[in-house]
Parts: sequence; C-alpha cells; structure tokens
Amino acid sequence: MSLFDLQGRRALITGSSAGIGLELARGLAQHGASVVLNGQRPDRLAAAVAQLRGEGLSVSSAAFDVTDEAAVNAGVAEILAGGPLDILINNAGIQRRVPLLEVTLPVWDEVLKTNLTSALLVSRAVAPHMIGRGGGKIICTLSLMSELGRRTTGPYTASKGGLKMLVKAMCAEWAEHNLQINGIGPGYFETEMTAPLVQDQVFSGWVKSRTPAGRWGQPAELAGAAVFLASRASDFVNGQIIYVDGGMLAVL
Ligand code: GCO
Ligand code: CA
Repeated sequence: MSLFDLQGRRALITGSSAGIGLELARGLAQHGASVVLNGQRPDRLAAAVAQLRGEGLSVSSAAFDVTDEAAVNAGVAEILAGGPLDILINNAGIQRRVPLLEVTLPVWDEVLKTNLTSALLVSRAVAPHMIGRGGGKIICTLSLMSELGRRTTGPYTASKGGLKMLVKAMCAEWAEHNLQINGIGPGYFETEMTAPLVQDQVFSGWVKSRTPAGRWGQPAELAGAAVFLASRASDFVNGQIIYVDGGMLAVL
C-alpha cells in the first residue's frame, strides 16, 4: 500500500474547471481519489468533467460561488449528502493587474473576496465534517506573491499573503483534530490567468531568466505536491508551504 495512494478518498477542489485547479483534480484522481470539481460556469464544469471522465477518472461537479456564504454552505451540504470529504483544495483565485494608486475599492474587494475570504468560507463549511470524522486535508493554492510583491499585483499580493497566514491560522485551531492544513505556492505557470504574461516577450524572458530552472512551469507539475499533501504521506506536516517554482524564491 503506497503512502501516496488516494484510493477511496474524496476531494473537493474549488476553481477547478481549468488551469491549475483542473490539473490538481487530474493528479488526485490519477492517484485514486474521486474528485468534485467546482466553478461558477456549468458549461465549463461540464466540459472539464467530460474530459477527465474520458481519461477514466472519477469526477463529478458542484457549481457554486465560493464568495457567497449561503451558496458555499448549500453547495458543501449537497456534496456531503453524496458522501464524505477527505480533502479540500482552496484553489479558486483571480488576478486583477492594476497599480495601487489606481485600484478601485470594488476591484480590491473582489480580489480579496475571491482569493482569501472564499478559503475561509469553504474551509469552515467543510472542517466541522472533517473534525467529526476524525481527520482531513486542507490545501490552499498560494503564490510567490504570498512572499514577494510585484508592481501592479497589489490586491493579489495582499490576498495571497493573507491566504498563507490563513493556512497557519487554520493549523493552529484544527491540527489537534487530525486535520492537516498546508499550502502550495506555484511560481510562474502557463495558465489562462498568466496568458498575457506568457505572451509578453519581455515579461516571459524575465521569468525565464529569473527562474533558476530557466522556464515556465506546466500546471501538471503541481500535482506531485498536491498528492503528497492530500495523502497520508503528509500526516504530520502541518501549516507548511511548499513552493513549486523552479527555484525562483531561492535566489535573487
Ligand atoms: C502575476 C501572475 C501571478 C503569478 C503567480 C506567481 O501577475 O504575477 O499573474 O499570478 O503567476 O502568482 O506565483
Ligand atoms: Ca506577479
């Protein structure tokens, strides 16, 4: 029996109809988990479910807005009516690139709500259930911006820094109930969110020269860290962040 086996485990991954979330879903499902995909758009969710099922993976979906407390509670209740949850990945996130002197309060609030508040809402909808059954895994998708700033990404940086500390806050309160709460901090990955950056030759050149590995990451390269943090291999790992960044945070 492998330390990393997720057979019989059920996971909810927010913001998983595309990009990093979809790859995390594929990775967990390939290791045996049954995965509930979440997003807001039923058409995109249905396409993601069809794609993963076509690969023989066990997936279903639940569409709800992770920033709406009532919708989160109803969505999680419905998922739990279908079976227990062993793993939650708070992955939903958005980016709005705008200088701090220009950012409007609605944009600031939108980013904070989507990237940070959502993780509190979904985690506390799921945690009592995990505590009641004696354990669980909560993983948050962070960012290099959990540690470092970059011009025009102020709201995102503040949200991801906050999310890193929410990981530690949840650890402080729930670790005694055998919940492990950890974060994955992706470096620069090629996704829909970063498409404008990938297409910008100057920026893309900067990413490659600034990243010791010399290239952008591919979302599937995040699956290993997610499988580790979702499996019993990490049962005494708590409140930690694994940066998966080709070495970027290690160097100047
Ligand atoms: C940006 C990107 C970020 C990064 C990522 C790095 O504008 O810098 O959109 O999302 O790709 O967070 O960790
Ligand atoms: Ca950035």
